[in-house]
Amino acid sequence: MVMSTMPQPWCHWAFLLFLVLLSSESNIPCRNGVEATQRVFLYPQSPKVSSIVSKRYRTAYHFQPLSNWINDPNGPMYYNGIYHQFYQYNPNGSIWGNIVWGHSVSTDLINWIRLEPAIERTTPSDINGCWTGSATILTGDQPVIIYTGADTEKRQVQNIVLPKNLSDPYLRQWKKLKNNPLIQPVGPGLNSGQFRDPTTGWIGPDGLWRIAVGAELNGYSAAILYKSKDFMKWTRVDHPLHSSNASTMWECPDFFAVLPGKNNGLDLSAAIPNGAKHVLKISLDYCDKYMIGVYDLKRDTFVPDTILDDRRLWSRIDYGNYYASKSFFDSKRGRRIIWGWTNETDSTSDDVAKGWAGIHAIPRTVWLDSDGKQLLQWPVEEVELLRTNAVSHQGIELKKGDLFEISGTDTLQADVEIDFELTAIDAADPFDPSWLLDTEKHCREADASVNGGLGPFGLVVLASDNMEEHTTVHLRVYKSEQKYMVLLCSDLRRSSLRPGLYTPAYGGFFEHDLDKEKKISLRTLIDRSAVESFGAGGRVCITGRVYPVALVDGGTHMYAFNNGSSTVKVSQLKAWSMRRAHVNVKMG
Ligand code: DQQ
Repeated sequence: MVMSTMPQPWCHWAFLLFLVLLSSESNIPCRNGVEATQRVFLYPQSPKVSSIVSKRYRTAYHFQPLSNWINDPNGPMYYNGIYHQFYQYNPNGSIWGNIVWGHSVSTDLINWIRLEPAIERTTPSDINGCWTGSATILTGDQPVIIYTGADTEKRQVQNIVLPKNLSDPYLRQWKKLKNNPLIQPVGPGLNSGQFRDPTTGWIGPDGLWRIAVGAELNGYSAAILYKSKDFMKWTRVDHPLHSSNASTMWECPDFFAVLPGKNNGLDLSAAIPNGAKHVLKISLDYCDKYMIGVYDLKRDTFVPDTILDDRRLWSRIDYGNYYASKSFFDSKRGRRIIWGWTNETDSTSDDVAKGWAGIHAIPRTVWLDSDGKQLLQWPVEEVELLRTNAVSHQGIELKKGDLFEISGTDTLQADVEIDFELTAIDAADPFDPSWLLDTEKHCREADASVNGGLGPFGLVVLASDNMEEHTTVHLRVYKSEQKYMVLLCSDLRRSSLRPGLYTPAYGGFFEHDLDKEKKISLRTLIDRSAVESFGAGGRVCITGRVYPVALVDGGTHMYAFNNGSSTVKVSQLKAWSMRRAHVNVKMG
């Protein structure tokens, strides 16, 4: 459908959008009276405003337990035809505390059966919490888990559990070994209260197992390396796998190998092919960052290709609400999958009232771009089984100020893929490298209402009838000396009229070779209160949580838009409604 055939509402909505967008925070002269009046009128006086605890905010196809709190994904693995997902879980409520390992199983990573918790707080070495850890499948097909326990003195120690009965296909029960804790927080420079989250084990060239544990070491952050012959007796290596004085503690380290340009995954304990790179993922500052480099087998250390002293410049797995991710090698499909935790961004009292808090982002296949610099991530293809009611458009021209309503799908549960064809890449504005230090600031300043040479263009999702509530996911192209830098923003500042929510404008930059292909894709998964976006085939990912009043009280809309001076062409737009998945249903 081309623009000239568009019905009237096109222009009407474009006009309304700009009235609303122009009143956004970056345009201070326009905001005062209008915004204040609308806010006062709509919240909290309006009798129509429903409670934040509405069940309608609960996601329909993201992983979460039936009730209560969850945080980090733990010990994901594929074993004997079954995917296992464990998770930090509070069995007694919807705020963090009393942490045990919840356990669910699946055959497709999307539909899950919930089981009894796998690891509970029963021994002196985990009585104050069964915290994050990883699963390893040992030689002879033996799964084991090493996890952090908070002991009687609240020191962090590393414990092991094994399945009680390997012939149980679901591995429902796990036994703690008498020799726990296997690893104590002892040794020079170690802070016993900052020593946790062991990685999956891998075998080195000497045939010994290794794991790395996140720690604060002499006031710096480190992934401390341990070696073992039998996975039971561990010796600390005299140097960490990697450390940095740019931060003080790394949580949830994850270490894996990738092959540039190949989306098949690698098992770190198998022979690693020539040309492979290694990735160290760490969690800090409420975000998951990664470094690409090589694993120096002789020195047994990870050496990043680039060392950046300013940690604000470290690459991120996701530039939104995504933390404590963990990856595993899926031997069924030969891919590496990464999972992360996405917290609520309402208030603690909202979470208590809702009775649940926390989801896991859709599992993503993760691999390395052919340039060897950038991880790529894409939702596992199994999520596509939930697609229904396909809508498709080609050749839509979006001029400056145009808004195209995507109708015919469920706007609360949707999967949208758009290819934007750039008609004039020379129109890109110059790039300023200082923006990299604070991309959220840049997304606030250059929001969807700020016209640029090439962009903003993208999606408006979960928009109320009158656009007072909306979330924009948009791209902007800048020209740096030799290359193009693309910014993906997910601006939640207008996502809800409710007060007391955390509504940032998330943003991440990536390099893109636009001379070769003058196209940028955007995919967004909308699942009620979750909006998960993938720019340029997964070069940059942003996950956000939103709680629009319109989601509870009425309907929402979804649009493609352009507010850049140069026209962009939507060469392909596909959208689907997403069916509800069976997430943590009771075993039949
Ligand atoms: N969550 C766990 C810790 C980990 C933190 C506790 C990261 O093991 O460091 O629930 O979110």
